[in-house]
Amino acid sequence: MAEQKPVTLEQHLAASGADKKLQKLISSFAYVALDAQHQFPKYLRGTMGDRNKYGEAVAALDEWVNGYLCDSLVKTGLVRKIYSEELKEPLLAHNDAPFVVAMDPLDGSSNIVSNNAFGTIVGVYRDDLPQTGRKLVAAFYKLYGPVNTFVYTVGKGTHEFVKHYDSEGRAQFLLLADNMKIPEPGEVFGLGGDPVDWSPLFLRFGKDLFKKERMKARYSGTFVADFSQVLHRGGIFAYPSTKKSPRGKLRLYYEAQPMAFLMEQAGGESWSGSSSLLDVVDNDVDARVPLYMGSRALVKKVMTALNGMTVNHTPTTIVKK
Ligand code: FBP
Repeated sequence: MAEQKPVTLEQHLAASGADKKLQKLISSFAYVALDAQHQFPKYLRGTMGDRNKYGEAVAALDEWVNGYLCDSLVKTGLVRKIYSEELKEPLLAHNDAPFVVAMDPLDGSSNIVSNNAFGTIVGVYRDDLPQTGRKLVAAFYKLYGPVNTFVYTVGKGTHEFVKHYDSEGRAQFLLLADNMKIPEPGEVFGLGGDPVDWSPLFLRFGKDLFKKERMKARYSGTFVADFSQVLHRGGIFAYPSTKKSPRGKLRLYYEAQPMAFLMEQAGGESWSGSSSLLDVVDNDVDARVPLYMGSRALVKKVMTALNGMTVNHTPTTIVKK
C-alpha cells in the first residue's frame, strides 16, 4: 500500500481555511520556538538577578525565551500587543497589526535545572484584553520533551505536530494527530499544588479518583506536559483553589484560557470552580484562576464534588467598557 504523504503544519493550516495572517503567525511561531531551543543549553543555570512582576526570581532561561519569542512575534508584523507572564507591562508592537497575544513563554520553570519537560503556551485574540476565552482566534503550545510537539487550534479541532528533519536537515512539523478527541473517562489524574493545602472536598475527590476510578497520578511540574498526558490518555488535570491560594496558581490569560480552548476543541471540558474557563474574564491581566480540565465525565464529577464549596473569588468580573 502506497505510504501516505505526511501532512505539514503549513498544509494543515491552509486546509483549515483560517485567516492567512493567522496561519502565518502560527507557523512562524512554531518554527521560531523550535529555533529558540538550540540556545537553551546556554541558559540552563542561574537567574538574571532581577525579579519578575510577582517578585519571583527569574530563571535565566525564562528571561531569554521571553525576549526571543517577543522579538520574533514583533518581527512577524502581525502583532500589535503582547502580554506575557514575564513582562511587567504589555509590549506594544505594530499599531495596525491584527492580533493581540498572551503567552507563558516558559511554562514549568522549575523543571529547567533538572532537564524535565517544559513548554510555551500562547493565546491569540483580535481584540485587546480583558476578554473571555470565547474571543480567542487561536491557541497553541510547544512541548519541549523527548521530541518536540506543537499543538494548535483555530476553533476547528485540536491538532498535534511533531518536529522532523527533511533530507536537507531542515526542520519540519508533520501531522501526528489530527482532530484529537480526549478519551472518556480516561485514566490519568494530573495534579497541581500541595495536597496538604487542598480543600477537604477536593482531597476527597482526589482520593476517590485513586480508590474508585483506579486512576494513575501524573505530576511533572509542568502544566503543558501534564495537560498532554491528559489529552492523549484521558482523565483530568486540576490546579485547584487551595487554602493558601484561593485562586489557585495558574494564570487566566497566559495559561488557562488557551489551554481550555485546546481542551474544549478536543471534546473535553474546562471549569474555573464556577464556569467554563472560557467564560471567565478579569480586569487583572495577571489574574490567577482555579483550573480543572479534561474528560467531560471527570470534570462533571469534580463539579459535583465541589459544588458545595464556595470558591472564594469572583472570577467573572464584568468588564466595564
Ligand atoms: P511557571 O509558569 O511559573 O513555571 O508556573 C506554572 C507551573 O510550573 C505549571 O507549569 C505547573 O503545573 C505548576 O506551576 C506547578 O506548580 P506547583 O509546583 O505548585 O505544583
